[in-house]
Amino acid sequence: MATSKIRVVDIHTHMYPPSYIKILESRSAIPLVRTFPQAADPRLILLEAEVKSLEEATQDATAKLPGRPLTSHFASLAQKVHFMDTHGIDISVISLANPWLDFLSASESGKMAESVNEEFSRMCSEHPGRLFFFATLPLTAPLETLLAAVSHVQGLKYCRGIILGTSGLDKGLDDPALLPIFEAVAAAHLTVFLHPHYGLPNEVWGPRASAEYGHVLPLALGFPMETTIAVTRMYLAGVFDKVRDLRMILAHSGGTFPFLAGRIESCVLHDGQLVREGKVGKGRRTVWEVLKEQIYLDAVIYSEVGLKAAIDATGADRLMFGTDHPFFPPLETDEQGEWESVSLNAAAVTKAVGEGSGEASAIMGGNAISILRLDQD
Ligand code: 5CU
Repeated sequence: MATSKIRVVDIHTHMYPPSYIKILESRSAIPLVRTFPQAADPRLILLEAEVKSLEEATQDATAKLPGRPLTSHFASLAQKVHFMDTHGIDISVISLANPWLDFLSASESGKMAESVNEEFSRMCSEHPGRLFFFATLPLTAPLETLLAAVSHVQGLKYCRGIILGTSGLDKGLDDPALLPIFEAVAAAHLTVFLHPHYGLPNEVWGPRASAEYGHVLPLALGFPMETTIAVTRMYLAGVFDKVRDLRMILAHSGGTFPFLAGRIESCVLHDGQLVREGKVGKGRRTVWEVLKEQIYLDAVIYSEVGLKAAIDATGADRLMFGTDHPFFPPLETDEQGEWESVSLNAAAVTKAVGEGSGEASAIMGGNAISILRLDQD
């Protein structure tokens, strides 16, 4: 019997189109792109945790370079396709990387969202069937502009959802003012891809972090905690009940949300205020129910231990493979070859559910194809 090759889909893969890089090059506060005489590639400086090293490198040419090298992997479509071919990825659902349009003024963000989303749409049309995208919303713009942006991207052929940070309209994702946006996104059958950027306050990392610990604390811990907090706030505010058709993919296998779901649930059950206010009574949907009904997770967790927790919490039919390209390139081998960060995520899938299993095939691509309708033009 002929065995059909599994189709591999990468749902967590970013780009900064050239027009966006131009904006970053013109900026003097993060996010920004800056060249340093001692480095061949410009540096991309994104995170609050990188501000101190940016200041040091600006004053001292011997100081360590801030941020990460801005290589062609960040902006070149040809490079994205080369990366896909190198790693056997059939389809990618590309998205603008953090911090999206969060730093633009109310008057700038609407136009920029339109042009970035058109640019993603055009890139996808150059590789029909291989590329789809999550669009970007102009969250600093007035509600009317935001709703118009949802309608605009709903009409773009290759758009399958929205990439969303955790700041919302500046008050987080439990802000009631955001409900019309969630409702519009859900009504448009667009899936939200929730992605962190802001992490935790720098003080949490202590005085040694910037000089000694590289990016490990903000990326390994800050990002996942940010996602966990954002989605827990949404749960506590009843957003998932108010917008029952809302579907959300949580980046990095949900941060720590699947692992902590039992504890969140228990804290709800034992909270005197919530009980007194009647929020814990009959009809309440548990964290576990919301996880299985409205939440999907990517499989970007680099180990079968975290991946098994994610699968236990949501089911293997709700997990989707991702790479986080162009972040986490190999440091000691050729960037044009295979990336260890990708093999770690692929190996986690086979170790968690078994090589060649139906579940592996679903996580590597089948789930994304059906959830994000990637078989349809
Ligand atoms: O390395 C990093 O800073 C990042 C980032 O900013 N965004 C992301 O998606 N992954 C890694």
